[in-house]
Amino acid sequence: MRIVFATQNQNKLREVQALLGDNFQLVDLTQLNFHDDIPENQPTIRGNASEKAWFIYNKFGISCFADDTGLEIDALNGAPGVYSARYAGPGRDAHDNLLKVLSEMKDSKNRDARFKTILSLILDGKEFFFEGIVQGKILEREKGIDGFGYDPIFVPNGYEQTFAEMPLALKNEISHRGIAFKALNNYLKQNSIR
Ligand code: ITT
Repeated sequence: MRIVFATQNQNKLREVQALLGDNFQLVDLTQLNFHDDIPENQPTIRGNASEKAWFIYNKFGISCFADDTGLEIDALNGAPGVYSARYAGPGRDAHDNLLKVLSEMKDSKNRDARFKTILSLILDGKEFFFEGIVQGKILEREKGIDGFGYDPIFVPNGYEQTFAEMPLALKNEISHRGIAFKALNNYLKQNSIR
């Protein structure tokens, strides 16, 4: 099946290419000549995933999915959460967002946090949701050069390395996104959708 991934984030695309089963031909937005921003104006992660997927489905009329991900930090009352992509403000990049988290947490003893991914899948005009959560801790400084976004400061529980120090295959096995895609793949398999 041909399926569109409604994302502008090339790092997510790379991870998801490895996560989707062989039955799917992943189409990215550049292949559809779409280079604009996808609207993302909802107050929840689930709402944003849904908004992104419906926007692309309504525009191109082919089955698609979107991923919205947030990092929730207990000491920051759940921030950056739904604002993870724009935490440091307009015109700032992902590294500025990470630095803002480190600075806000410099006096925090409680380092508990989680990544949460919600996928919205739209198949023939019907929407399905899948979720993945991974619990972990925020470090006091960056470690590792792989991955993207907040990966250099996040150590998943049960591991010593940050996501940015792990091979992609290991991150995908245990991550928020990996868990959500396992659920999506199972659903497609169980319903013989290929
Ligand atoms: P879309 O086009 O898919 O919306 P985005 O970059 O805007 O891409 P999100 O709103 O879902 O994506 O993600 C919020 C931010 O959280 C994102 O910009 C990254 O910096 C960060 N992020 C998302 N997934 C991550 C991951 O697996 N590891 C580390 N940081 C991640």
